Amino acid sequence: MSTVYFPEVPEPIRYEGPDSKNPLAFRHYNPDEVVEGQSMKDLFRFAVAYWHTFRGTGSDPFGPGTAQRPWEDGTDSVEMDLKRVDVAFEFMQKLGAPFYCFHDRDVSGAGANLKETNARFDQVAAKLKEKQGETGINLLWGTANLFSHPRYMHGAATSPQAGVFAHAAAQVKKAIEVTQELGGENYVFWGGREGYFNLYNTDMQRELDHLARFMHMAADYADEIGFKGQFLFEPKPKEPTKHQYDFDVAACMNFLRINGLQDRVKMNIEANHATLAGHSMMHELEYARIQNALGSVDANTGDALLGWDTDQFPTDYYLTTQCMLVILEYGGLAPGGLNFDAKVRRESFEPIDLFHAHIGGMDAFAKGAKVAAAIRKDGVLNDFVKERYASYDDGLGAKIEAGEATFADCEAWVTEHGEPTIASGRQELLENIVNRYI
Ligand code: XLS
Ligand code: NI
Ligand code: NI
Repeated sequence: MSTVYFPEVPEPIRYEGPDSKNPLAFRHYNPDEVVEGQSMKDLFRFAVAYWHTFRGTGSDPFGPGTAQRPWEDGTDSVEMDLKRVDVAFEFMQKLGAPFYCFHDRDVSGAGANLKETNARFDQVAAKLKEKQGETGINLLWGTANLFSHPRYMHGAATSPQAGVFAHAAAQVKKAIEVTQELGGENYVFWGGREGYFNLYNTDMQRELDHLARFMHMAADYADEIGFKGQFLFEPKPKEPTKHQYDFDVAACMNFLRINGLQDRVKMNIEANHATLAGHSMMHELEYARIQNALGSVDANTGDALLGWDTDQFPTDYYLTTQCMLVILEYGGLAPGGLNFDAKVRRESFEPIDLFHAHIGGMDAFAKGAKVAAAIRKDGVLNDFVKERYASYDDGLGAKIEAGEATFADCEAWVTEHGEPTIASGRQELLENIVNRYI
């Protein structure tokens, strides 16, 4: 393994167990350890987000980047794109992440026109493919950046200008091709600027129709070239626009259903987006799970005191336990995975901070998985829930569920039985029980 860009991490990160005080070791993530029949490696399918980890500069609206990245030469060149691929793979190999994710423009910059841009992308993709072969690290998903370039200021597929739609389509066409070439297992649509600031200037119906057309065209193109990856739709309620069309899982599922896309597209659910929508991450995951639409996870967290997408690394055991309760119930995420769509703080500007951040996130999910598996093994929550709904298992309840009961039957039941017996919800007890496992 080459040590060129991260000399402060001479060895791959290893599992040393919960008592380790080594900041460059895993305390819970043990790739070969089995949880509910799957190795942790296969259960989590951890991915590194190319944009935050290798393109993030630490800039914020009040100041420029702070990140020290000694390998960056400051040029927007294919040489720098290619060198950065080496940096990325050294990092991911040392971390032991089996996957990565990218937007087209994270890995390769733009040229003077579409043709030049795509040629540069091809050059970088060839190098990515070579490094994937060398290291065994694979592409979890690819996507296209349809929000940074000024032409996308009004949106991409939902721009009022058809030429912008065309540009976006051409970009996604290429991004799907490269994702296929690299064996990517999924392709993500996140809204970017697909939304609006003011309805005075917006034809919402047309914009939504255009977004649906765009996704159908992508699916058709995937069929045409034989791309077998799973399509994913990533909900986010706001930011950059005031109202994003992919607001939350419920809004996305509704959009997919009315547009006949529900069999083609699953959800890529991000924790910070869930909280921005006023939901818990567990709610969003569960809502997708019960509809068999849980595709993949963007693992991060927001800050309870800040109302924007801070994209912090997840370290909270309650959050990861709640995620893993749902993910284990779903049987894992494959072909999706857990992508750290998260960035180090502006104040954490050294390369080594990238390791601390990912190690912490991976450990938090491993710990959450162990806790969730123990809770599930003892059946404490499941048994309670089952019992809570037992009145629907036979008699009138079973008839209601089977669609065999009428209002008149209900009236007759009340006449015969009078007041029903109500049981306590025991929320506090259940929270205490979960604390026992944490
Ligand atoms: C932004 C999104 C973005 C998507 C990929 O908030 O999370 O990073 O995951 O375009
Ligand atoms: Ni995301
Ligand atoms: Ni996000």
